[in-house]
Amino acid sequence: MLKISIKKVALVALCLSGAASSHANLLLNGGFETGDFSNWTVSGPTLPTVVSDPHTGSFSANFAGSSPSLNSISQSFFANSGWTYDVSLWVKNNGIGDDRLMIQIGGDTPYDSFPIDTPLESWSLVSFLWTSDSTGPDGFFIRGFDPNTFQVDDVRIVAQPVPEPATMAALGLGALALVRRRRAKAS
Ligand SMILES: [Ca+2]
Repeated sequence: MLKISIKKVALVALCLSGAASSHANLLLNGGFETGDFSNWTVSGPTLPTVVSDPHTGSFSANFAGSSPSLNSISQSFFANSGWTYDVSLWVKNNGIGDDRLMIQIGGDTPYDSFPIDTPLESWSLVSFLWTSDSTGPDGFFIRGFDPNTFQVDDVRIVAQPVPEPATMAALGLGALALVRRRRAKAS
């Protein structure tokens, strides 16, 4: 009996770790907590910078300067075809009002434009759902849009929990089968 109990504990732990990993951020350094653009590609005539004015943690990315639509940070990631992902980032409206930012995800998807119309010097959440139509690598780009004075932080691409019940059910069935086998053996 003790052996079965230990197995059960191990399986519960396995289930929990599976659930946690499916919520992992596909982007690396999405909070810029390395203090630089590690894992990101930065381009443009006015390169975005990492600044110590965070939404969470210690750092965020700052967009400013001329030719804003040419200034970008980007990263490639691997998504599962047919899966839906929750894409989110926090944006701080700086300096002047009516800013916009542009986001491109999945390579051939056109840029979407998001207004940053919250009060100046405050953070707001931008989020949307995106379904991958290919198995990566996919590109994720954040660009400025004229005018262009804002910060971003906590950039995340996280799988929706849709596949999770199937995974959990499979693990649960596996656990039941194991317990049943052990019981059958014991009797
Ligand atoms: Ca941060």
